[in-house]
Amino acid sequence: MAIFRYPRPMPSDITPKDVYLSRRELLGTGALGLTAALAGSARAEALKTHPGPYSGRLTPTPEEFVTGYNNFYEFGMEKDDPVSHSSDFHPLPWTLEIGGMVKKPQRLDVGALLKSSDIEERIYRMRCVEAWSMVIPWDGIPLAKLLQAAEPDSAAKYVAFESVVRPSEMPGQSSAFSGISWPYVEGLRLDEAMNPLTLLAVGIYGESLPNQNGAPIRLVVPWKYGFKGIKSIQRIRLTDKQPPTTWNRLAPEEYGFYANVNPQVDHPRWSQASERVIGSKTLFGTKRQPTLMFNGYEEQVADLYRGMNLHDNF
Ligand SMILES: Nc1nc2c(c(=O)[nH]1)N[C@H]1C(S)=C(S)[C@@H](COP(=O)(O)O)O[C@H]1N2
Ligand SMILES: [Mo]
Repeated sequence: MAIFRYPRPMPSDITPKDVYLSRRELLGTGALGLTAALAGSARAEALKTHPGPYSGRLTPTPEEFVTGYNNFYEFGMEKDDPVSHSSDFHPLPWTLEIGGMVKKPQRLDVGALLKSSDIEERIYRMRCVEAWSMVIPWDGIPLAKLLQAAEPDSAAKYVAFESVVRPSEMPGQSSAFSGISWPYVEGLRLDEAMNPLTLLAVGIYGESLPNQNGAPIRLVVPWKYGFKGIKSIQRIRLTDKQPPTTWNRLAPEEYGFYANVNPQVDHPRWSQASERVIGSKTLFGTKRQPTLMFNGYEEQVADLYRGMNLHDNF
């Protein structure tokens, strides 16, 4: 997969935290001409967020790891490419379309959603299929809320998601060598999409999403591997057929449609029994911990998969 490489940025190219914070202070001065040039991908908007279920139980990973160690292939293949190569991406204004097999297709103004007081905080475990994990404090709204507003047809069984295509703003999309055919696409079964844990996130740490985390709106499905959490979503479509997904198309033996976190079902090339805890340090390096069934959300989601063979439906 990792076919192309960006020139690696100098450490000084990655905005240090104190510079980032002083930029945010500048934003507050209203010196727009100046701040537009300075802000780049670090521009963030404070959200009117309030604690939802699942806030407060876990200790979040330090913010610099959450915003500096990312997978977002539209901006390159390395973990520091998204933070280093996403400053030309200008997500707002943004319309999220919800259509397909629904009675009331929706066109959601995400800029307006960012200002609403419906936003709640959810602190979730995040487990990448590459066997690393974080704890991320998301701000967002349950996907079920938006789907209910669209009134799904009774024949709808799946939800298909599509990311944005903007090669002029996303260097990974203008490279011919990524091997991915854009847009990045993902899908859920309708009952998975309606589960109360499933979130459309518009922020982290109480502020609007940085570009590298999927601005302005992305999916969070905490009991599934991270790649299901599609970023910068432009379209959601209800359908009666299982939709194609980017990683399944690339390597169907390695990445299934379900992609439920499961320590007993190994990836063909590595064990899924444990995970590296990003942002943790011990004398011997990064801490490892055992991976939990459904990433620790077994109680909330096991019923969705009763009677299913989870080895076959990986
Ligand atoms: N559009 C898009 N969405 C994406 C990806 C991507 O490359 N493109 N990477 C996925 C993967 S593999 C992971 S682990 C998570 C990472 O989210 P984070 O960088 O906010 O932690 O985003 C997922 N969503
Ligand atoms: Mo991932």
